[in-house]
Amino acid sequence: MESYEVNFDGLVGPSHNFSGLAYGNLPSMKNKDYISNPKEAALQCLQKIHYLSDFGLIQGVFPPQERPHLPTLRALGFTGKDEEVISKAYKTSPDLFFNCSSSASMWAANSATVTPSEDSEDGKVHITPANLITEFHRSIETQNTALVLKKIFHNPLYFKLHEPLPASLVFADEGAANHLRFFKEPGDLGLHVFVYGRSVYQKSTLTPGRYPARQTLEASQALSRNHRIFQNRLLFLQQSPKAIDLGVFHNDVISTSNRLFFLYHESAFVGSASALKELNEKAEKIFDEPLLCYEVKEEEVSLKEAVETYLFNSQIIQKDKESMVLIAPIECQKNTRVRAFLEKLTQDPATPIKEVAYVNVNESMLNGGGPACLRLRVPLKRIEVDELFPNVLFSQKLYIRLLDWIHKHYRDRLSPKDLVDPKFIQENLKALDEVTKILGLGSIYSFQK
Ligand code: SUG
Repeated sequence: MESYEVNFDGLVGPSHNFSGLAYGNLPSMKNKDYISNPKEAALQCLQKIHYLSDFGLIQGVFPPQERPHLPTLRALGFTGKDEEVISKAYKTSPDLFFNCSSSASMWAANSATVTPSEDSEDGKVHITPANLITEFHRSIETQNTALVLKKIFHNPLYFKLHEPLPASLVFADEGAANHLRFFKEPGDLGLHVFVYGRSVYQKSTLTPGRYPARQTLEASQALSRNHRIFQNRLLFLQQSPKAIDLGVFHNDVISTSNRLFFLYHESAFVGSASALKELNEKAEKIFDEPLLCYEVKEEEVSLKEAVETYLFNSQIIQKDKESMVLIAPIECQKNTRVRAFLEKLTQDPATPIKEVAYVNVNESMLNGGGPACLRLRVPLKRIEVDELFPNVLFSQKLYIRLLDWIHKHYRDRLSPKDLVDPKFIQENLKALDEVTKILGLGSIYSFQK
């Protein structure tokens, strides 16, 4: 049976703004209080979806979440009419208010971890929404993400939706951004590599000194158990704490893969040489051939340059049997050394990357999210694709409707303090209400209940 890589991208919400919320994510910290352009942000991401769909990929979308998130503000003691809740929260604690107003659910790579049915003992697709416990503004995404996932992957005969892991720092989980899956051909069994930043119970593991490690070994292990991934197809690698302290807050900022091709920075993992040896031995056993590992050296692209350009946050797409295309952020093209590296990569006969295509997702990049952060990869068989809630799947018709919707409702300038403007609040609610109608999702926001 045919298998596909379905990509779900998060739609950017009307409240897209720069409030510097993500500690350890250098662009987010640096660009605090910049004026954002939510319209441009949403259009850029929609164009990326369109572009990938033109490549033949099945694309889906996740709706933006309700922000400011009134249920959280109310749970934290702010009372009155919606506008009163918002203005009281803003006056009492702007930080708290901004945490409840982020459009961060657009980075769908953090929404969940997915195991395709071929890799699970029970033959079902397993999905666990990430608890995103490390950053408060992201932790409030989980409940709505779970609800939307239930609507999209609604048939329990094919999809097993798990509860998020316990909301404890022991099980800090940031979803697919810290997970790689190697496989030969779509539909074949894969090898799962979970990348963690720290362990709570293995006391000897190194930890970053400055910034938080957002994924724990304990979380990754629990995911692999819940998803019933075959034991011999699992590997846990630790991310380098040094890299985390230089701004690599997720593994997808420092390595990426497609099929058996693996592109990573030499400083991505703890004990790089032995980690890679273990990975390769495992891969050889499973696939009867080695992975195609391409290690990027510090002198060629430094960690700092990797973080500035998000080279490793590129998406790799299979073009035909032999060749792949790397979908990179335009920031890579603008950096002479990274561009030169990519030119060399495409000319190297030893790699399957034969083409680089640059996409502009600059508004997302300014908050530390590149092309790959914006999508959740879901490998599915034809029969499973047919079971998805169809309205969220991308088509020319949906594209036109979303385009109109963005032009109609989104502002082209927004500073964090505009989020308390009563006019903005009304515009925002209208936009959100309308998108659920476009996607036919029914009520998914608190104000629709
Ligand atoms: O969690 N940025 C997100 C970016 C997530 C990128 N995802 C992956 N690498 N997969 C984060 O750090 C910034 C929000 C702000 O500052 O307003 C933010 O949440």
